[in-house]
Amino acid sequence: MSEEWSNLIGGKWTGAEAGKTLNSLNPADPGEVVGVVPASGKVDVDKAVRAARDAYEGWRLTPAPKRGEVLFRAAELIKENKEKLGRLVTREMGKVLAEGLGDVQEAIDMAYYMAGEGRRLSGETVPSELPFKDCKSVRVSIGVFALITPWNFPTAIPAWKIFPALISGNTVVFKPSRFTPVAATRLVELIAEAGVPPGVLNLVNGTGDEIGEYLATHPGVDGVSFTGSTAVGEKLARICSGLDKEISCEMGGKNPIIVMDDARMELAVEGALWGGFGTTGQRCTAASRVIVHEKVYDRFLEMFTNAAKKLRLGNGLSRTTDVGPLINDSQLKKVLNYIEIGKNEGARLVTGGRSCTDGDLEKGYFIEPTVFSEVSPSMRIAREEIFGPVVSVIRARDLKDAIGIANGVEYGLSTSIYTSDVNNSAVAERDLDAGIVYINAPTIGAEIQLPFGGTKKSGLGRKEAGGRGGALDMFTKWKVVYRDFSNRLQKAQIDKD
Ligand code: UN1
Repeated sequence: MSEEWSNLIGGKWTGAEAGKTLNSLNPADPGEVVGVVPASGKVDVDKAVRAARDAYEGWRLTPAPKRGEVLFRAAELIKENKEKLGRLVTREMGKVLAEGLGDVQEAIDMAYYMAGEGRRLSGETVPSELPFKDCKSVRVSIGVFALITPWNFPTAIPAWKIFPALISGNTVVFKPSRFTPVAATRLVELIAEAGVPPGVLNLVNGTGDEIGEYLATHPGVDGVSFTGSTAVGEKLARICSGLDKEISCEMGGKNPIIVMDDARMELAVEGALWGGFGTTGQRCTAASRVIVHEKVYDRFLEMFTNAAKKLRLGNGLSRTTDVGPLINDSQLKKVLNYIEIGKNEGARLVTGGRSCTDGDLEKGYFIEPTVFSEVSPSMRIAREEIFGPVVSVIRARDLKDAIGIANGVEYGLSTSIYTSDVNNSAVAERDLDAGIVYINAPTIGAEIQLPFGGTKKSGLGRKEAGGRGGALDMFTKWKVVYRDFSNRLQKAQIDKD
């Protein structure tokens, strides 16, 4: 018997009104049902939105430091449960255990960070041009938020959205991916246990097709925060902006690592391996392009290929595994299709390229770490997001050429350069058109205390996570307050003394 999980609506754990369910499967062995969750329909969404609306006034008026105390307790509870939750992430999503634990750690970091924001949430006070008058700007909550998250970070990405939404005084209807609902539900259980009042955080499990757009466009929803594919994000943004809803989307990437001729080669290889094949390439920040200076191209390619061949595929729970499975059959097919596209476009397949059929791997959605060389920037495998363990190695003449290639795609999330020359690093930092630039580190591994998000088709609207320009801007709006205590009518711009 696999475990049954529920939705959370108005503080009550409940199934879908229609009684339908979805199975969540282990991608390393899809015969294993990780858990069964409600397959919610529109009525469940209606109820969750109503509950969030009803709870809004009380939560908005709860002092932010008090909201922060709840978040702090949530951080402590998630921390106490880190090991178990991390294993659950690995079983349900497939990433190796160290990464499953890292996923949960990112959620913990975000909870502590946003708990602290409860005592900041600061605005500005500035002098008035008139006597006996003061002026300030304050952050205010927006209302009911729909949070829609993907499967690749089953706890971290929900935490990126839930905690800043709550600390800002909004209430939430959260719809996690239908492929990782159990880890998300467990996360919500822990947050609820921390003392979030009924209706403030609601969870509806279900498929995007059935309830995703319905939730985002619901008249009772004031704002939407979405992470997922560019196609879905752009569609939601178009519809929601027509409905006057706040919307922010984190979407795809085609993230490059530039390797200069003065790079420390072992370090660059190690970085490209982690950036390209970590999380089986299923990060929006994954390094799917390595752009190498022509002087070191052959050497890099040989070292990188040899290292990629040594990576061990397997179940993420096994200690010997370096690379886990893809999330599901349709991702497996998509990645294999891109490998065919690459071959047909004339790129050279240097290693990998096949799904795995040896022993236990046959059961899961495994594809060998794949490297293409002789990739030209115009090929589809160099421009389109694959979201799998496929890295294109591209030749560049010099730094300018490399930056041109790096910027020459529709995406701009994360970028990286390996170089020992401080001037090269400064030029890359200045000229790479992306939300994130790494120097001598791969494209993955953003920390939560700075904004996260990209340019061009990688992001729409506000950014995620912390720091100036981060998620508080997504989940609050500015209000300006002028207070006149002169007891007479004063006219700005007109009164002379
Ligand atoms: C994502 O892939 O959608 O920077 C998020 C990183 C992680 C977050 C990735 N901290 O790779």
